[in-house]
Amino acid sequence: MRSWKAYKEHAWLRDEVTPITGKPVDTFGGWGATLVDSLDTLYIMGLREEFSLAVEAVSNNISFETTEAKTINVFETTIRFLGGLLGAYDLSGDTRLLSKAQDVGDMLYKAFDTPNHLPVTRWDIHAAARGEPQTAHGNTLLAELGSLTMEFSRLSILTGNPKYYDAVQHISELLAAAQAKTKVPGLWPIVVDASHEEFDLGSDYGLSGMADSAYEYLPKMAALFGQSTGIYADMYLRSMEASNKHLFFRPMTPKADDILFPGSLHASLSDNHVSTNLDPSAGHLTCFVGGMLALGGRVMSNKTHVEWADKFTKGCIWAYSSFERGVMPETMSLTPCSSRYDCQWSNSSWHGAILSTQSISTGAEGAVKVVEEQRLPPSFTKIPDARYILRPEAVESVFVMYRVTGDPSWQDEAWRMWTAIDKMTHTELANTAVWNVNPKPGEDAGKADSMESFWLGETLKYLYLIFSEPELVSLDDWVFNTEAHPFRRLKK
Ligand code: DMJ
Repeated sequence: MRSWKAYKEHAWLRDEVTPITGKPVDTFGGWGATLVDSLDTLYIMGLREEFSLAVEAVSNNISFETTEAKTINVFETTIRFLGGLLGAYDLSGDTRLLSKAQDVGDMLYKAFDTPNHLPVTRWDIHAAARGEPQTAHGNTLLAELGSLTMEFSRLSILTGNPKYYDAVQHISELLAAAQAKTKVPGLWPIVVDASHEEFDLGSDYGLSGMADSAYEYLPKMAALFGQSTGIYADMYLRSMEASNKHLFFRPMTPKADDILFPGSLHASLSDNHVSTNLDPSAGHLTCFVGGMLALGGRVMSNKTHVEWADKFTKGCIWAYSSFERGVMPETMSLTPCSSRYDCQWSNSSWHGAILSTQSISTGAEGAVKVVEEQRLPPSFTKIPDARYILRPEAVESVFVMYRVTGDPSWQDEAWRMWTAIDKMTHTELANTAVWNVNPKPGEDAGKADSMESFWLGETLKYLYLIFSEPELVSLDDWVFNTEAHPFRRLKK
């Protein structure tokens, strides 16, 4: 309520409120990102008066016909605006929301008006309005291409118009055709060429930002359609098989925790032979993996995936608890175990990993100095980005694990995360992103005066649901898009 009130009082109808200075900012086209992202959160929390007021504001004041922004991010507009409107409609049945969803869907559909019908993902909407010819980009991020399926499919189901589904199904078919042909069969490169429909040429692979939700949407599409087989289930199973082989790693920790993280990979081809190099780095964004595997494991009756999910989710809990203030950073590099099955702590291996990660040529004393100066917790070899920007992925996976297992110890973990997050990010008005989750004792985390719409749309919603009855937005009936907007699942 504090965060919502701050938005209402200081940035109503704008994209975000700055949570320290109380100023409005437009970061996503100026169409009220926080307003739209918060709709279903208000509904789920039973704040029905606030919900009615918000629906009225969206219906009367938000128009997708104009924007001051030069370019539109099609992915962000899809997951936040189209997803937010569809989720709120699916929950409430208020047809004003479906009609707005169709408005934004029709606008976004024009981004597919290219020679090969693949979307321009960073889109000059003004040029499009002038009727100028447009082509999909040569360098397109996998996540921005592969994470439109849920929203466009749901829009087709709800409106009865198949054109939105056709547009995204075309992308999925191209991805399916390329999946076995890449340098790391089963995975797609993080950057693909949408202009020439070449999805198999890049050399960098991983499940982190820029690729993440393309993988997440595979089991979620199967869940949305009530399927446990088919194109999405197949792509999901193949991609996780390859991830298990090439990306998953166990970090070496003092307590020999049996946890996992997804690293990233550079693959190079010479003499018809592909060599790969695992980078044992991860970050807050990769914490969605636990939730994805738990959901995929349940939908496809795959016990192994649920076991992996447990290890990935515990990995992020471990990362949170590795820091004195109890919150993990945006990105980090870790010391990998040489075997996933037996891994004992060794100080000298950790120090050696620090020296090689940071390309330092001094001996062991050099590493000790780095640990001290950079305040590296055990196993961490580098913290390239120490911010916490109110992201949801860690609590999102805890939520799915709690719903899938019913084990209340996940609630305890969520409570620890929540209290640490609130303590670090609390402002007089709301909550803010911080610059450094790992400050020296007595120092502040450095408040960044920013509160992205996913704080209300995702992080607080997942936390609320962890402490609610499991019937509230049951995962048997609903599937969340990557911005935590619940869509009703079709039954088999
Ligand atoms: C959200 O917009 C979505 O969860 C997206 O998939 C990743 N980034 C943010 C939250 O961190």
